[in-house]
Amino acid sequence: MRRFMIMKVAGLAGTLVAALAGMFVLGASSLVPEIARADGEHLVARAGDGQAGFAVNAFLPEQITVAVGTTVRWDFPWWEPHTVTFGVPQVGAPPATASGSDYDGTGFHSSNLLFGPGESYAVRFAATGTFDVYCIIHPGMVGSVTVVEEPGTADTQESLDRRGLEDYDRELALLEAQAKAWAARPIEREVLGDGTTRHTVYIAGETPKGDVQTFFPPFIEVALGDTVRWRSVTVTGHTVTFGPFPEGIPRAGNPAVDNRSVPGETYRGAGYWNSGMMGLDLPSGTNFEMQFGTTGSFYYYCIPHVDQGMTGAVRVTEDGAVPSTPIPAATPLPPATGGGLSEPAGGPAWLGVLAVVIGLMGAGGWWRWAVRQRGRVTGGR
Ligand SMILES: [Cu+2]
Repeated sequence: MRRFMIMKVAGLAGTLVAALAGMFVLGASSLVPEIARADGEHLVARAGDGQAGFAVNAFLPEQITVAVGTTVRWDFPWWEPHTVTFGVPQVGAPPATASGSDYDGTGFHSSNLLFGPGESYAVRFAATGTFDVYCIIHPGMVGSVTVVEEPGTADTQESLDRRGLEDYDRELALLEAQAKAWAARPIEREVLGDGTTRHTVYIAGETPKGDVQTFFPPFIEVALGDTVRWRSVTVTGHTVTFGPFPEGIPRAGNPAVDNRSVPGETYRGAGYWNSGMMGLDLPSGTNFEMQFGTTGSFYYYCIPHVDQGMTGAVRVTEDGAVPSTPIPAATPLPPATGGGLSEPAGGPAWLGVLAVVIGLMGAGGWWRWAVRQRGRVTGGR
């Protein structure tokens, strides 16, 4: 089911995309008069969140109790896309429901697929009961809203914030523990028949409610002629991509995602080299190798997750020795990241790498991509 996310990003899921496109088109037709939600409590929760290198795909908090007539607004503070959905999708193209509409516990009621940050979706709960809420593309992202008659037992904004933080911290800690364990592993190195070395970089770390979006290690030193092998052990799809950021949202038939480098060819510091969407049971498989035929520092990124900090670098020297010059540890501050990337200078080395990658992509190239991505989704297809 996590695959749906991958399929969406890779554009392989015609059915889902068509359904979502239908949601976008039909979404505007079911507006509820302002007066219908003029009264009643208004509360704010989050649909997912994250920080550089980590996406928490959970409703924050997962359980909410409100009095009948309350409007709950879910904010989308992170880059990972989600939906806020009640009920079972109908056959055909289910319409998205206008933000702020009444939900009485029956039928299909859903937001569009929203790419944060800066998006939100509100639902006014018009009837009592306990209603399951889920995200269409993240199978572990489930929760419930209990609607009660008496306001006395309902959540306050304060209790929502507190439990939302607890839920986030718990999920983030699980991801951070995995990342820490992977970061502590020595780099796997294997001497090949011709005397060069193959170094393995892992793509790893996921939970039912989140993803680690980091290469392990994010920065690797190799000698001229060596090979780097990226190996994914995750269900979630990622790419290893060198060169300019591909135009447009990745989709089926887009060579930006489908093309791989030619096996046996040696990378000489130029051109577009891409693994395709890697992962367990994904078409591009779990391994991707590149041999490095020139010295220098070469930066790469994951196409769907670069905006969540998934970048890396390979430094190639004559003898593979670690140069005295450290990798720059600048503080990248891309626009509207919700503070997730604003770690202080001296933080993880890949933050510096990210800054360089952003530089390589040109003035805000990745940002334009993100905006375009959002435009394509909300603008209909
Ligand atoms: Cu990725």
